[in-house]
Amino acid sequence: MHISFFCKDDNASAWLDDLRAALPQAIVTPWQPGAALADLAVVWAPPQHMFDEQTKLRTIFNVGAGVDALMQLRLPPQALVVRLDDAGMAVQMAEYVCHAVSQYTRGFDRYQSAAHDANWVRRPPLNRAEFPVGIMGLGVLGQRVAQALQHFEYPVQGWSRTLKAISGVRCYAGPSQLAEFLASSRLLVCLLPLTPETKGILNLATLSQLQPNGYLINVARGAHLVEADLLALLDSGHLAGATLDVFRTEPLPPSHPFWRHPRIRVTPHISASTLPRQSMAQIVGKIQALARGEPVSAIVNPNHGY
Ligand code: OXD
Repeated sequence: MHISFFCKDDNASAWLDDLRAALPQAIVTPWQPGAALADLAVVWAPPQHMFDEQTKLRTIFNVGAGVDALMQLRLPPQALVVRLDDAGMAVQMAEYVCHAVSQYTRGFDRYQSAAHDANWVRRPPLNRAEFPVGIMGLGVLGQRVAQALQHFEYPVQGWSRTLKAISGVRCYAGPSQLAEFLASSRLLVCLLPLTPETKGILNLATLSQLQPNGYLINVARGAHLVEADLLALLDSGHLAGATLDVFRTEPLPPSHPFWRHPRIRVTPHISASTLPRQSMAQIVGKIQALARGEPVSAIVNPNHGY
């Protein structure tokens, strides 16, 4: 078995060492132009050039949950694409979203500015019914977020391409149920895969259907959001705040208005970081399962783009 490895990450050499240690019978080589043909590839943010040359790949493992960048490339037509599922990301995502939600619902952002002025002001207790949370995207991460929010007894609903059944979560599906889903959400969490259908889905028309004084939490991809529309809705007061972890351009340029907007919280794409050990262990487990002829989870459907 020959594995070609390309990961655009500072720690990539440690990942390569893990892969070699776990699969001593395999030849694992970092990809470079002109490299020998491999059967499998393990990649994050690879160049097109790699797939122009690596024409014999049977399986491509993406070291990340989102495959949008990979799906822009021309891949060998026979290659199965497998993305990470969970690998330690779901718990991080649940924690991030619950933190962002409670910042708004419990008013921690306001306590912080009050504390700055040594101002002891107690806010009335939270009425959770006033903060229904809508989750767009009910994959592994979305479901874990829904579960975490349910523990804190928020009303939770979800929207996905096809209808899901999740205990305690009101589920909506497809374009025909989007308006109803939005109108019954005050906080909107975006966890959708980025595809041609979902690009720009967070826009003036959709976000203005959220309940008044709504909040956006985008932890999926920057291209889901029409940035000017978010600014307009914050300025008009329909939206009260936004927590953004992902951006159309990353790193977010220093001059970007989101940095200094008083009602936008920016984090640098850290809501759910790829954990090298867990990720490599998952990929190794799947390589071994496929070699035994067993099925693996998180195979990308090229027609859906995720
Ligand atoms: C991912 C990411 O897709 O880190 O895994 O955004």
